Formats: sequence, structure tokens, C-alpha cells
Amino acid sequence: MCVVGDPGVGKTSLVRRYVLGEFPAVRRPTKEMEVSTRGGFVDLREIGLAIGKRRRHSDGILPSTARVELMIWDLLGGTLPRKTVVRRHFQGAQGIIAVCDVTRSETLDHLDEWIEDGYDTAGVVPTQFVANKTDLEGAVLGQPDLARAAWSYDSPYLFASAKTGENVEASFQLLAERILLEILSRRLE
Ligand SMILES: Nc1nc2c(ncn2[C@@H]2O[C@H](COP(=O)(O)OP(=O)(O)O)[C@@H](O)[C@H]2O)c(=O)[nH]1
Ligand SMILES: [Mg+2]
Repeated sequence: MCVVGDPGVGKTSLVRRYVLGEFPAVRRPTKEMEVSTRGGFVDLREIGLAIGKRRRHSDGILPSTARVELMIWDLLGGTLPRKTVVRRHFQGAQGIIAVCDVTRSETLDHLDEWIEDGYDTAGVVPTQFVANKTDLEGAVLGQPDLARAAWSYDSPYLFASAKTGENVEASFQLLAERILLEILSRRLE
């Protein structure tokens, strides 16, 4: 999965919170891209139900949990144009975490461009909207804004904080589940 969004919205902090369980000060990036991995489990019973709706499926096809390895690609920024960086790294991405900062409304508007570029390279893949920095005062983005933006991509959204850890686990987990659902339903077609 790839993490996208404007500089400073907290992409690297979310990944570090999820992978390392901490909120360290993030040093200035020197690289263009950083890849981290974390293993986990996805409960397949709910996914099984979702697949079952598409194809009459009975118990026994799926085990109850699946072990997954998430490979998370964090775009570190730098000076190259967005399109160049996305094209260079998004080939084969199976999901997108689209991050905005609740205190800066333009960061949500810009996600359209990030996601469109991502879809151009990786195809239409499951996308998770994350509105980060809920711990800060002065949020300007609320539920209706996220609902409207995420709706255009048929995507769920969560309000999160890399600082407190709120909904960080859930954001990655939810996307992992939807990616797996996508893969499994394609296999069953
Ligand atoms: N208060 C608060 N600050 C955050 C949060 N997430 C990131 N930051 C801060 O926002 C700045 C940019 O974060 P970073 O992860 O580098 O953003 P990136 O450019 O999108 O990777 C840093 O100073 C972080 O400490 C959060 O949830 N709450
Ligand atoms: Mg970063």
C-alpha cells in the first residue's frame, strides 16, 4: 500500500506509529521513498460474508484468519513533481492510504490529485481516507467534508492521530481487509 498526501500532513508519523508503535520526531527526509513492513492477521469471516454476497459461498472455502504482510510505501517528498514520484513507485500498489490534516482544508482538496495519479499508475485500488491530527485544536475539516470527499472514491474514512495513536491501527487494518477482499473476490470470479 502507498501513503499519499501533502507534505506535513503526517504520513511518515502514521506509518511509524503503526509499524514501530511510537511517535518520534521525524527527521528531514533525505530519500525519496521509504518502505516498511508489518505482519498482521485479517479476520476472514467478515470478508467471507462480503464475498458470499457476490457469489453464493458456503463455509469451508476460507479459513477464519489470514496472515498478511503489509508493505507500506511512504513517499518522503523531495523536489520531484508529484506525478513523477507516483509513476516511479506506484506500479503494482494494491491500496492507497490518502492522508489529510484536519487543520488544513486544502490538504483534503489535494487528495484528488494524489489519488487520480495513483489510479493512473496502479489502477483503481481500495483507498482509505485518513484525516490526521485530531489531537490538535482548531480542526477545520469535519465529518461532512470527509464523507463527501471519500464518497467519490467509494472509500471509507477515519479521523486519526499519529500522536495519540487514535484510529491508526484501524486505518491500516481496514485497508488491509479491503485489499484482501479485492484479491479473494477476483480469485473466486
Ligand atoms: N499534533 C500532531 N502532530 C502530528 C501528527 N502527525 C504528524 N504530526 C506532526 O506533523 C509534522 C509532519 O509530520 P510528518 O509525519 O513528517 O508528515 P509527512 O510529511 O506527511 O510525512 C511533524 O512535525 C509531526 O510531528 C498528529 O497526529 N498530531
Ligand atoms: Mg514524510
